[in-house]
Amino acid sequence: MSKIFERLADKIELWRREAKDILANGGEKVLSEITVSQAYGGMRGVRSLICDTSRVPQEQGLIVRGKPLKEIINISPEEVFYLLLTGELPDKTELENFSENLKTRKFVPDYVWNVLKAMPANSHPMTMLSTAIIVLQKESLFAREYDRGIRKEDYWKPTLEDSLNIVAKIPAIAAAIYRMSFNKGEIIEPDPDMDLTGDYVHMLGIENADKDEFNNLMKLYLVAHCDHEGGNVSAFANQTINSALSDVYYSLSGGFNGLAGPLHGLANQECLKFILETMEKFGDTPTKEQAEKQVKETLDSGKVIPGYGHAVLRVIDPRFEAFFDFGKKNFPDDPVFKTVEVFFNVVPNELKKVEKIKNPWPNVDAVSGSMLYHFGLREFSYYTVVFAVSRSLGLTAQSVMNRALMHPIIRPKSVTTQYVKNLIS
Ligand code: CMX
Repeated sequence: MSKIFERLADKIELWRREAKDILANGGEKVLSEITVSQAYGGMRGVRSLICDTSRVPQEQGLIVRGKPLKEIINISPEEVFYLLLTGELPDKTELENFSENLKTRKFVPDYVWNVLKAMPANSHPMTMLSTAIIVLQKESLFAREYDRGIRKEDYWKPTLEDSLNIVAKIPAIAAAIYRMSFNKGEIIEPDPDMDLTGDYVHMLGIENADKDEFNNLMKLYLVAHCDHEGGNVSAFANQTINSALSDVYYSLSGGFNGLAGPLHGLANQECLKFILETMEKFGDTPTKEQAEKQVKETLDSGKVIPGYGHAVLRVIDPRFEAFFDFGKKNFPDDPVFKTVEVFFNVVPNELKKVEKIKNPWPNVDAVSGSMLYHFGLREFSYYTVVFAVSRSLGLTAQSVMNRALMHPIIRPKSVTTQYVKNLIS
């Protein structure tokens, strides 16, 4: 058994005891009461899920296993994945062992490429990613072990195997989708010696990008998007599907389908489109007045300002701050980044004037696309795929946790409109 399995086996014993004690001593305590408005309003604020991989307090933003994002922005995706899985950062030996373990799993079977190549050339890159993951489902160890009658206490083990396999392979899949979708030439094979970030950058094969700086950006990107607690669309979808004991291939692919929505992960694509359209309209980086005009026109036409607002956050997203600082430090004069900055100085004031908007501040998507754009990754329909590569860390870790804690199938109760009418009459 490799080290990560031993480490988790110890932890899981403790976590199970803890959950048992909680239920024995406080099972009847009330976490949330649900109003009619909440039922009609996307269950906003209803506390009804357990997720230990990360939390998002509305005044702080992302905290991964107790560590605020700003404390971990310099670690690697491998370290953050280990943290998500175990609740602790690895020491040097553990990290080496974990990284080597992932390196042995990175090669992708040819049938995945054949399926992707057979798809229509104008398929959205997120459709290709979701398809690639679901096609790989035949590799699921969980599905195989379940058929063999594995004990419930051990479900987490093949779930972890599946998760490690997916996380190790996803950079190669995502890079191949980039090269296929945008006619970038042959797929570049993974390098068995490279880490997740380096290999992803290598396999994307973007010419003229400063490799070291792009590597630093990608490392930050993959860490900053890794997880965002359990209630967002992709996490909730992933968790619900996985709770039916559909394996991680099924659940992650389903979660990605949610991430592909314009109100969720696709917002980074929408946001860059908004920025580039503004730049085209005004000939260059807009002035403050021009940006204000653009924001007002967008709001008047009934559209949202992409990259602003959040279902949970009520402050500037710390992920936005991390990328914004990166841009300020490394390419403050990049015209696209400067446009992001102009909007940052304008949008919150405009959104504050709209009473119904609860959070006028930027979320991560307001800036993340401009980072990729700077390094020559300019096909913005691809941006959600990079987000998904990172989010695979959190979503698979959440699935491992759910099987570790033996959470049951998710099955809330719905009511009819008539039920509500009777209630309020
Ligand atoms: N521009 C214009 N209107 C906005 C807005 C924005 N950026 N943010 C919120 N609103 C509107 C909502 O559309 C809603 O209007 P209706 O009542 O007419 O439907 C109203 O303000 C209230 O919304 P809210 O309670 O403040 O926010 P929600 O929790 O309903 O929605 C979100 C959150 C993210 C979907 C919304 O802010 C939005 O659409 N933002 C733009 C898209 C975006 O950036 N998405 C990325 C989210 C990041 C992530 O997935 O992690």
